[in-house]
Amino acid sequence: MITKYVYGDPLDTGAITAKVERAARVEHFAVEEGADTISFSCPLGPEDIVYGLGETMGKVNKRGGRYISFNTDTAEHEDSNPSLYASHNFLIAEGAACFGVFFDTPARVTFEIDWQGSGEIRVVCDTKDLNLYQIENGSAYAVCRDLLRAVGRCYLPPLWAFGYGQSRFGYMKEQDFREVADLHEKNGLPLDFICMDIDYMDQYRDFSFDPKRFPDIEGLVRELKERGIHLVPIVDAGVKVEPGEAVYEEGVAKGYFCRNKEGGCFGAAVWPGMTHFPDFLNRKAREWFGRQYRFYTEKGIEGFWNDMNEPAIFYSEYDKGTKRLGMLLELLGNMLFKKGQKEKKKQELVRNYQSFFHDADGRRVRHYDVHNLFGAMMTRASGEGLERLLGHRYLLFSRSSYIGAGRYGGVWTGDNTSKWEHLMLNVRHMPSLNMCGFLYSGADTGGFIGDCGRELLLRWLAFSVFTPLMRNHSCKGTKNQEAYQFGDPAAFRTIIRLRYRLLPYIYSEYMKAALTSDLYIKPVAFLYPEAKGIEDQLLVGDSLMIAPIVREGEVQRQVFLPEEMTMVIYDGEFRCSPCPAGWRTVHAELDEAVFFIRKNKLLPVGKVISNTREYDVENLALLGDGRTYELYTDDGLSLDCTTANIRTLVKEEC
Ligand code: MIG
Repeated sequence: MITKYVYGDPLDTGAITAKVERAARVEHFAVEEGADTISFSCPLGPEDIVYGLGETMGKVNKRGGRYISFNTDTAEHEDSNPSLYASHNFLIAEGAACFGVFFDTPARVTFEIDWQGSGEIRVVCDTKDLNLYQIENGSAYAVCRDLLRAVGRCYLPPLWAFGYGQSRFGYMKEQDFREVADLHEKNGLPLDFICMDIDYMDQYRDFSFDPKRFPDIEGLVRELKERGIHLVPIVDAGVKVEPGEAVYEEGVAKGYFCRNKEGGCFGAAVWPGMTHFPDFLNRKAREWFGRQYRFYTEKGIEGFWNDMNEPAIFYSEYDKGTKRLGMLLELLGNMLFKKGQKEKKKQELVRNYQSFFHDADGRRVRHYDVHNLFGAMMTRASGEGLERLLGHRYLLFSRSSYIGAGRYGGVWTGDNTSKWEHLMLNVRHMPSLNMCGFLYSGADTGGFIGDCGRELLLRWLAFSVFTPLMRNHSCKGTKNQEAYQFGDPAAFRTIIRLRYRLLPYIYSEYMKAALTSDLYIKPVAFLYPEAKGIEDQLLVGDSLMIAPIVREGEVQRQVFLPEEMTMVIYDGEFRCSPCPAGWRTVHAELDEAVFFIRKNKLLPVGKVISNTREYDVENLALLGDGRTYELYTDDGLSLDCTTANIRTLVKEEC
C-alpha cells in the first residue's frame, strides 16, 4: 500500500505515475521543519536492515553510511564520497517494522543511516517542498515491488542491447571501429555493439560526425549492421555555442536553453568549450532535443549513451579568468593539494548551479533546487524522442539519473577504476539499482580508469554475464582492454559466449520483470530470509543464484546455499551437479564460471552464437530439476511487449 504526504508546493518530478492517495500523517518518522529544510528521523533496531538508495557508495545494507543526493561527476568511487552521479531517494527498512519511503524532491537530500552508531535513520531535505511517498508491506521485496508499480513500466531495450558491447574513450576514426569488429570476429568473441565516445564528434559537438575521420558514417553503420553489430554514439548534455549551427541557433531562438541570472542563455564550458544546457525540465525543450536524435536515426543508428548530464561543468561564464589553461593548472593543483582544491571546486560548482534557471513548464526554478532531476529529464527527452523517431525499441543508458528515469532508459555507473573493490561495488550496485526501478544497468566492465589485468577482466566479465548491460569500457591512455588484448583469448571466448548461451534466460527474465514490476537482480535474502546479510551472492531472475569470485588470486570461494540447488560449472559445457544446502566451497578457474539453479527451477540455454542476429529459441536445453519454464519471446524490437508473449516450456523426463 502506497500513500503520499505533501509538504509545500512540490514540483512534479514525474517519478511516480500511479494515482496515489494522500496520507493523513507521516508514519514511522518524527518530522522537524527548519527554515529551509525538512528533517525526518526514525529509530532503528540493532538488527534492522536498510536497503535502497540505488547508485550510492557503501554496501547493499546502507547502515553505517552517510549519503548525499547531489548528482556529481566524480571518479572517486570510495566510501568517503557521499555523492555519485544519481539520486535515488528511496529506502526500505526491514526489521520489527517493514516500510519504504521515497523522498521525492530534486533538491539536495542527506541520508544518515545509523551514521556513527546513531541507531537511527536521519534524512534532511534541503527544501520545504516535498512529496513523501510511504509504502507499507510485509517484506522489503514486497515494498520494492510496490514502488516499481507506482513508478510505472520499466524501460524495455531491444534484444541486441543484451548482447556484449565494446567501448573505449579513444576510438578515433572509422577504421578503429572496423578493427574492433574484425578482431572480435577473428578471435571468436561474440559482439553486438560498439560504443562511440566523444571523439566521433566534430569539435565535440552533439549531432555531428567529424567529416575527416568519419567520411562515410552511413556506410560504416550499414556495413557493421550487416555483420550484426550496432554503433552506439555518446551524446553529451551541453550544446556547443556555435553561431551558424542549426541546433544551437534554434535552441537560442526558441528559448530552449537554461537561462543565466541576466536572462540570457547560461554558458558552461564542457568538452566542446562553451555550451548551453537544454532546459530538460521544459516539455517543449525536451521534445525539441528528442527530435534532434533524427540526425542519428536517419543514419541507421538505434542506440545511445547520455553523458555529462549531472550536468558536469568544467567552468562557467561566471568563473572569471578560468579558461582551459586554468583548468589544467587546477587539475595539477588537484593532484598536489588534493583536499583544499576539491573543496574549492565543489563550492564553485554549487555557485554555478545556483546561477542558472529553468522554465519548468511555466514555473521559473533555480537549477540548484532541481539539480538532481536534470539527467533524468535528459533521458526522458531522448527516450521519448527515440520512440517517436524509430517506432520501435532503442538502446539508451545514462550516467545521471533520478527515480522514474528507469522508464525511459538504463544507467551505467560512471567512471570506476580497474580494481577489485570496484568489481565488488558493481555487485552491490545491481540489487540497489533494481530496487529503484533501474533494471537495465551495468558498470564499465574491467574498470574505466587505470590498467586492467587479465585476471580482473575475466572475473569482471564472469559477473557482467548476468547484468543486463554488459559493456567493456575504458579510458583514453589506459592499457587496451578489449577481450583480445591479453594473449590467448580462449578464456574470454568461453565467458563471453556463456552470456550468449544464457540469453534466452537473461532476456526472458528481464522482460518478465519489467512487465510485471519485478526486480531482475535482487539480494538472496529477498527470497531466503536465512541469507540475511549476504551481499556477495545475488538472485538473478527467478531461477538463478550467482556467487561471483571478486578477489584477486582466488580460484575458490565460500557460498551459502539456503536450500539444495544445482551447481553449474561452465567451461564451454554446462556441468551440473547437485549441491546440498549450507556453506559450500566452490571452485572456478579463470576460464570457468560457476552459478546455481534454484530447486524446482529451470534454466533454458541456447547454442553458441556470434551475436543476437543468430538468436534462436527453438532449440533450447533445459537445465535444472524444475518441470516448466516460462519463456518470454518476441521479435526483440517491436513495442508490443506483453505477458502474452510468454510460453511455457516443459522439461521432458529423461
Ligand atoms: O569527462 O566521454 O563517464 O564513460 O568515456 C569525461 C569521455 C567524459 C565520462 C564518461 C566516460 C566517457 C568520458 N566521459
